[in-house]
Order: sequence, then C-alpha cells, then structure tokens
Amino acid sequence: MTEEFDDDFNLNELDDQELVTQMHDDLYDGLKDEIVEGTEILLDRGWGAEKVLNEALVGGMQIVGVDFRDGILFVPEVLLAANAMKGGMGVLKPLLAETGVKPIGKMVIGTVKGDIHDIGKNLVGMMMEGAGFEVVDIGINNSVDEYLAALEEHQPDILGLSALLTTTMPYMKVVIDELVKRNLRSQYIVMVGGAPLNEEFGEAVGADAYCRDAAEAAAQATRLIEARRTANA
Ligand code: B1M
Repeated sequence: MTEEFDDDFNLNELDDQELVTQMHDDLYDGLKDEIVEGTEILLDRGWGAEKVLNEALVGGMQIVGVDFRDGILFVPEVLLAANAMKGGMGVLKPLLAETGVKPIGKMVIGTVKGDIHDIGKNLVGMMMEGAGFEVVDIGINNSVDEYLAALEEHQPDILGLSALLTTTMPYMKVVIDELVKRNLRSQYIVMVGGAPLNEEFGEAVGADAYCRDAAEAAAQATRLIEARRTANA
C-alpha cells in the first residue's frame, strides 16, 4: 500500500460488508486506531453493539486465531491484534454495559493460574454489567488463594472462571475442589467458560454452568440467580 493511497484511504467510504472485511484485515495487522474508527462508523450507521462485536471484532479475532494455530502469526503479532481488539471493545463497553437498574447480583471473575488470556473474560464482564450485575474483575493468572481472597472480600453471588488453554482448564477443578473442601461451594454459583471448554467439562469439574460465550454467561447468570432466590424464598 503506497503512502499516498494510505493517506486518502477513508473507512467511511466503504459499504458495511467492505468495512467489516477491512476491519478483519486491520485487526490482523494490529491497527488499533483503525479498529476504533471502524467500530465508531458501524455504530453511527445504526449497527447494534453486539452485532459490531460479533461480526467485526470477534470474527476478525477468529481469523487471527487460525493463523496463530497454523504458525503464520506469532505472539507479538497476536498481542498487537489483541490490543486493537481491546480498542474496539473500549468503544463498545459503555453500550454493552448500559444499565440503569440496581444490580441484580454480584460476580467475581478471573482467568485461572497459568493463563494470561483476558479478552473473553473482559467481554463476559461487560455483558454481565449490561445484564444488571456488579462485576469484580480480578484479572489473569489467579491462584486458588487469590480466588478465595476475592470471594471473602467481595462476597459475590457468582464466581466466574475463564481458561483458554487446555493446559490451564484443569485448574478450574482445583478451585472448585477447594471450595468444596472448605464447605464454601454451596455459597456460590460457579460458572466456567473459555474456548477449549464444553458442557461435559463444566459438569465434570462441578460447575453450575458452562457458558459458550458472553451473551450466554449473562443469560445463565440471570437464570441461576433467579432460581436460587426462588429456592431460598
Ligand atoms: Co493464545 N492461544 N496463547 N494468546 N490465543 C489460543 C487460546 C489458541 C487456541 C491459539 C491456537 O493455537 N489456535 C492456543 C491454545 C491451544 C490449546 O490450549 N489447545 C493458544 C496458545 C497455544 C497460546 C500460547 C501458549 C502461545 C505461546 O506462547 N506459544 C500463549 C499462552 C500464554 C498463557 O496464557 N500462559 C498464548 C498467548 C496469547 C497472547 C498473549 C498472544 C494473546 C492473549 C492476549 C490477551 O488475551 N490479552 C493470545 C490470543 C489473543 C489468542 C487467540 C488468538 C484469541 C483469544 C481471544 O481473545 N478470543 C486464541 C485463539 C482462539 O481462541 N481462536 C489463542 C476472542 C474472545 C472473544 O473469545 O476468549 O474464547 P474467547 O472468549 C469467549 C468464550 O470463550 C467465553 O465468552 C467469551 C466471549 O464470548 N468465555 C467465557 C471466555 N471466558 C469465559 C468465562 C466465563 C464465561 C464465558 O465465566 C463465566
């Protein structure tokens, strides 16, 4: 791409489909400013925040994931892509988290020990806030002790665990087993999620719910908290 062309390039001149394709390319290239601009343009054109998120951002990240897996992209490039994605998520955050009501419950969420992936977890936090929950995000690489300390400090209704690696997902069982051992398990709704997990794994580790994506996490949390309150009433 020549500099002259680059200067003249205007994302606003692209139609919706071309813009989404361009955003996939820009995410791949780690171009945060362009991702922020593209996100704003799609919102201005009347796209809903969830549609922009799923089609432009998550769709682009899936392409990055395939080339990362195949050894075409490496950690530094994927970090840039993740940074660009976070730029777009920053624009969407207030829209996804928009809620005027009193919190219907509280969630502590964190990525498990040994795992530094946080994009999916952050999205879950935003969608949960959008569904009316108060969210305490304890970040990445959390040990059992860090989860326990957060539960003690924040007294949430829900504990959310995220893992993106097949090597770190078994740590969810370590956390849940420790809750059982300390007689704390029944105090919390435990929800798990992350790309390598599935329903069966969620059951095997003793979680109350496995959530395929952020929207499902919000829906499951609402359902589970209502069920618990009805049972306790
Ligand atoms: Co990583 N990485 N990575 N990586 N990385 C994956 C996960 C991988 C599948 C790539 C691949 O090979 N195709 C692969 C894992 C393979 C495996 O375990 N079988 C992998 C690997 C191998 C690694 C390293 C080991 C690479 C290396 O160093 N050689 C290394 C590990 C570092 C570590 O954690 N110790 C590593 C590092 C990195 C980066 C740092 C470069 C970067 C992370 C940056 C960041 O997060 N800040 C990165 C990225 C970006 C990815 C991919 C490309 C994208 C992940 C992502 O953000 N997806 C990923 C490939 C992929 O997943 N396709 C990959 C978008 C996000 C919206 O989706 O995270 O799935 P996701 O979240 C969803 C759902 O899963 C669910 O809702 C979310 C939103 O809808 N969900 C929850 C997630 N958490 C939840 C919690 C809940 C509920 C739902 O609680 C209630």
